[in-house]
Amino acid sequence: MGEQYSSRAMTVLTARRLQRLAIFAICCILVTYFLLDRTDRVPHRGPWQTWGYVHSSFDWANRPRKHALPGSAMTHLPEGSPRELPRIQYEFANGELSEAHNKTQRERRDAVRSTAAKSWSSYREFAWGHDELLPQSLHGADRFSGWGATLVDSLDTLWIMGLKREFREAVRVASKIDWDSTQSQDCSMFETTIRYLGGLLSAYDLSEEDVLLKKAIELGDMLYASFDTPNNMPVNIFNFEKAKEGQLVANQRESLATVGTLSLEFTRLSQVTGDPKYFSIIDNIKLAFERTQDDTKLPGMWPTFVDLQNGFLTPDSSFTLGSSSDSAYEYLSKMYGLLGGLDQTYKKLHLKAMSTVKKHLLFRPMLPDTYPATPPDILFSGTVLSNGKIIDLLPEVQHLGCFAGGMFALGGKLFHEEEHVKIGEQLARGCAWMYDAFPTGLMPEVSEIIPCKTADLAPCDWDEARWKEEGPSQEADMKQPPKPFSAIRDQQYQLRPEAIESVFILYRITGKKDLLDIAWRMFQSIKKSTETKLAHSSITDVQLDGFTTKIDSMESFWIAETLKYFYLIFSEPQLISLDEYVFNTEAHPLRLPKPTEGHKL
Ligand code: DMJ
Repeated sequence: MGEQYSSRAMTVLTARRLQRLAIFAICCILVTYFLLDRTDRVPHRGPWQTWGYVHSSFDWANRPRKHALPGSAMTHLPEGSPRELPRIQYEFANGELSEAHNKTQRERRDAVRSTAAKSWSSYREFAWGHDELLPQSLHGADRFSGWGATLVDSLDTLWIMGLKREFREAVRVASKIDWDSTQSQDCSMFETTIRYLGGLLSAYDLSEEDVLLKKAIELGDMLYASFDTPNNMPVNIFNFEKAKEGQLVANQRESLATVGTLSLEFTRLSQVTGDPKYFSIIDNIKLAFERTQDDTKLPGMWPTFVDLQNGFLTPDSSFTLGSSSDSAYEYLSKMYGLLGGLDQTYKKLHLKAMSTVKKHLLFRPMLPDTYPATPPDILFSGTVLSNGKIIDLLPEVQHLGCFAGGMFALGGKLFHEEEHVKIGEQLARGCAWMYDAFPTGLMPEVSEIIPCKTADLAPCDWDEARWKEEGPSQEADMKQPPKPFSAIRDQQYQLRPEAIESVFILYRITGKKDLLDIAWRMFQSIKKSTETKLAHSSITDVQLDGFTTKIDSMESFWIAETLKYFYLIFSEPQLISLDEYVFNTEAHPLRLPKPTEGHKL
């Protein structure tokens, strides 16, 4: 009896122990889940404290300003409710597309996502917290102050692609960035604005994580000091110590892009914080653009380099939509959109500039008679040299200038200029055509091509005599470029986004399905020539199919821009609709204010 009793007691005891053990194990799992691995929970939106936020060691917000602000008072965001802007996106009708078509796009989209996930995971493994992954040597490199350019630049891409776990892991690191801790003495105002500030603002707009806005404000306050110069014009090489002491002086020779590419980010920062100072300081630049637009050596455009030290002077002679100018033009119509159509100056600046571009920079290439059907209807934008009387067009095509198709088309929709939408399409298709023209299926960084000499950008016939005269010089040891190129100035492909950017925008605007196939061809060519074992790298020569040398470089815009545009073109058109977002020049979508809500404060 006693034995029986004690064996029952033992059984009860063992059961209790097991029960306690099970409870303990469950508690351990829950604690680990909630405290250690919160990155796994979807969705997470929490107050900034939960991210382990750390404020930067220097408080730029409280640095006293040395120089007086322009004008007598702060300029506020334009008053009134944002206007109902013209619809930008094509009306993609539900059910218009076959299931097979949709399946193909989903497969393409997933292939892009895998490529991004691969590049990201290698960055995470070998270069975590550094600016870039060196894709061949598998190390981290710091070219943008070492604050983690790829990490911040990729945040919104991770969010958009649904890589939420990766997103949260990155937010956790971003929330501790110390803008005052860097090996460099200075940073580039332009790059810091488009990659870091644009990246944080966009990720905030998408996820509404407060911590991202807090980091954006800290950074915005630092960059705001770049305008603390005697004439309130910004300095691109932002020296931290000089800035703290209010000793910065604007440059006599500054690239147009650096001064013209701050407006979207600074405006969005004012919109989301309600603090007008960021907007006020960039509005001053708009006034300088307006004041000088008709007085340059190519009225309507501004030269590639401007004198910011002596006000805003424009004595230079070179005009382009390419390197060092590009995004200054891109931001004009986009600012009109971000301000809800309430500032007509941006419309005026954009339309005047585009009219000059059309008249003097655009050209149609002379194409060989090798097309079975009609030759492609394509245009390019070159570089003009002007002394105010003689205007010379250099028919140079830069990959960087390939954003122009998207710019023309977007402005065309915004301002009811149908002809600009058409030009946008011709430019976008021009760059896509150039991808196809080289053995790798990729276009070079800079090339030259013989232009038609017809009026109104009309097509011309192939002229063999002209080709012999103006075509490539016959140097025996030089690889000759394919017809109709007269020179390849820079053979590299650097994982750049501009061509797919324009193809994406044109697809969203026109709904033309062949653009999807063009995009897919471009993606496959990029993948084929740039893929490394663990990531992707720039290549030295687009003319060498199969045996081009890889360069140990994968810039942060690969994930931030190139792969984002590829992902979006193969996604549902409602994902980041052009009617709801405007992209900064680093492909960071910023939310447009809705007519009903006023500026989002
Ligand atoms: C990016 O940093 C931005 O798109 C910039 O405007 C131009 N250059 C690179 C991409 O090529």
